[in-house]
Amino acid sequence: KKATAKNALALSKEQFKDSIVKHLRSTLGTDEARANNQAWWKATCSAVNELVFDRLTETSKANAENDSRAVHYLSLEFLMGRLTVNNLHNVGVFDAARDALTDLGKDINDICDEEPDMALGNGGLGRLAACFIDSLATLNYPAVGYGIHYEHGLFRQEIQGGRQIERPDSWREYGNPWEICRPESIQEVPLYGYVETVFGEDGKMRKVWHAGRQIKGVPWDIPVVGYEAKTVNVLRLWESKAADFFDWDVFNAGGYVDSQAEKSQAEAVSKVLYPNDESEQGKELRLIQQYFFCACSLKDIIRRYKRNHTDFSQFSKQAVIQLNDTHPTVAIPELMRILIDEEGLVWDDAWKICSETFAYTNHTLLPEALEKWAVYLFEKVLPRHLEIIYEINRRFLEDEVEAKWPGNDEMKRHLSIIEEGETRMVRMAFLCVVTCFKTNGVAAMHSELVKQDLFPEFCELWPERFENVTNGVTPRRWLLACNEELASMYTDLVGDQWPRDLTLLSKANEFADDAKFQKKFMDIKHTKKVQLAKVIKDLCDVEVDPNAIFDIQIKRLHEYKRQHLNVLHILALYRRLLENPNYEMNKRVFIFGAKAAPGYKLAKDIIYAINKIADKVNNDERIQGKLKVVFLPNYRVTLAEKLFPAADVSEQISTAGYEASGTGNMKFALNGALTLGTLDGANVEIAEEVGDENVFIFGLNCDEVKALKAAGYNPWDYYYGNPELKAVLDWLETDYFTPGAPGELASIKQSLLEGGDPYLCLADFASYSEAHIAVDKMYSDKKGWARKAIINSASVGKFNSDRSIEDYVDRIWHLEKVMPN
Ligand code: 26Q
Repeated sequence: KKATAKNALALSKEQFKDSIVKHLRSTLGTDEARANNQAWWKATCSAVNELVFDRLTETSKANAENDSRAVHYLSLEFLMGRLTVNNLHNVGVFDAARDALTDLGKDINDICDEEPDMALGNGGLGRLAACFIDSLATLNYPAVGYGIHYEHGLFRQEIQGGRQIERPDSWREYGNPWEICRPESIQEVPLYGYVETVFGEDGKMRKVWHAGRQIKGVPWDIPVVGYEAKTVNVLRLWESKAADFFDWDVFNAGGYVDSQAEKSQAEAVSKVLYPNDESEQGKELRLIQQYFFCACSLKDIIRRYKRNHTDFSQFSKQAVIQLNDTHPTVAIPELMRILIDEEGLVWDDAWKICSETFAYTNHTLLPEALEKWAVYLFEKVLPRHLEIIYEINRRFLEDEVEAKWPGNDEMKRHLSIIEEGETRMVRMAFLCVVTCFKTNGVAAMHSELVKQDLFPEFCELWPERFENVTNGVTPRRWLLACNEELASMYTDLVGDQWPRDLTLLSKANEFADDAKFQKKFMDIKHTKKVQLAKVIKDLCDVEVDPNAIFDIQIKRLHEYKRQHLNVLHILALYRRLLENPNYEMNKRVFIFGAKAAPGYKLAKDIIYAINKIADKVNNDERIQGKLKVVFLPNYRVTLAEKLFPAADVSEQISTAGYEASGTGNMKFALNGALTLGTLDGANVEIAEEVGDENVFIFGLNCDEVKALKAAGYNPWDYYYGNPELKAVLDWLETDYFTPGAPGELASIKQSLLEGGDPYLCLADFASYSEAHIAVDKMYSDKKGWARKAIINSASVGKFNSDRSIEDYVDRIWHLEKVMPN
């Protein structure tokens, strides 16, 4: 039985055909003869939406009638990718739609290729939010995702002359069939201005914030369809607009242009996603984005709560608010402000509600990624919120810190939410930990580091507040939809329930040594490699051999992720091949996909280096095609879906202690790639699940990294101590890869030597290089490799995002399932 057969009743092929044709005519104003693929795609979406919108309404009715407790997932990022194929699978009509389109003379893949990626996120954190809302709907939990309706998502990357160029992404330029505008739920958001202290007739003091500006938040709802579930939740994204009132005085005074400027300033708030992952810039517009969507979302949550309640005594019972990193932290002082200034609660009651409502997920230990905002910016944009933060801090230091460490001013300074210095700063992560009832890390090892290294004193104060919830990925997108071939092999083996319960795949472990099973599994891998080879040819004009080892590193470009360590090793291999034409190795294709933050100079230099090295290596006849290097431009969710299924080797090579979890590592393993990685983030747990003998672990572990740094790490020792390493580093200074322009790649060498090699690439080089030799040896043993690939794929059921969500529900959210009619 096919995974989709059960709900086929919902819409047969014939009904689907009728519906598509009807929508071509009555929704799109065209017909079968004249429609282009774009119209066919939209008509297909409209046909699906007849089912989706019904369930959306039923879900919200069921939640209202039950007055259900719900989680509100606040995130600046939701990296959704395309929705059509997933919605078809989740509604259970994929086969019907494919067959209907075939009958109508259309290929479903061509039609679905019309959809632009919804790239409202940078990377891991945004994609995690997307997997989580998929799982929440699948598991029938009441949940709303709240974010920003960016006009432009993450920039489109072009490569010109080997260098990254950023182009605006316009994902909804020609309309998005999945979103519904909800003007009935518009919110107004105040900004700037000053705070007045007012004494009422009762002698009580009140604070009144006189805002200097108002902007309007317009909600757009994206339905989130549960897999073969009746639940359709919403992702509510806020778009900023100029407030309704029109300043006629300004207009009449000849200020028409000024009033237009005001309008563009308001619209600027949701104009573009900030493209910096893991780095703080302190830009005023970013703070306004954060406040804008938090204020809209809280008003929305409170409006819904008030439909069934007359006071706030039940608020924290009905609503839990999860902060996806510190980016939405300003929701904390905003809820305090609403409760005290607008609803008239006293501080202690408001504080109790806040500290029972908010929970915080930490995604990073990198010091430069820990958000801090200048006090003067807060004072200017959100003057009342700054007062509230001061009061939270005063009570925290005078009550809690004083009680635990009496008279210890050094400790107070150390733990203060306000960092003193030339520019006083608000430490957002401290504000979260002080307020939230739970703080969690995203992998076991990361959560330990959160306690030990990031918040040791807070952990002494409140050990019960710290949790781990290991990340996961949705098997619907990352196996069922992106790897049809492997998905149907698993359905034949274990039945159709594995997309919910991914641990069912462990049955395949019994066949890991079965020759027929191995052949089938590796034939599928080969098919996916052939498909990817075609994509590579189209995008890069490079021919790659599907029989080669496909070795893939796809993730944001960052020094801690060490794409440059990968590059150093590629250079070493290339050098070995040049020095010894008989150097024994399997053919290898190194594939990269990565965007660099536009202002991150070294990251962009690394992209340039990869492209220049690729040019040279791919056209060097001396090495007989044994080595190929490919940089795929514009890495995004849709490309990722073609890459994970085609990988033999998954590069997870961060400096131990720096990658909080990683989630690509899980998608690779699920699709049968072997991890080549450090003991970092979720790699540790992947190795635990699949067995040490089925992964290639190399390099310093987290404690060794700390010890080496403490002892005084000197990259020059490794440079002079390893002739091959010295040779490849020196190579970067020549014009070998940049003919006529020596020094163009020198910044990489420089960062690794004079720059002190902060991420210990040179320290791990030898071990990495040996691990690659082990990979090569192992690949020569076809049966041995097939066995390991199968075991990897069959053993990562733990990393289903449904399991992550059940962990959040048990440890933090405490939700009940609600079944709509
Ligand atoms: C901060 C301030 C200003 C502008 C941008 C930012 C910003 C934006 C995005 C800071 C960080 C991010 C994204 C971080 C991220 O993706 N972290 C990753 O989260 C994954 C999900 O938990 C983990 O698997 C990865 O290990 C972690 O790097």
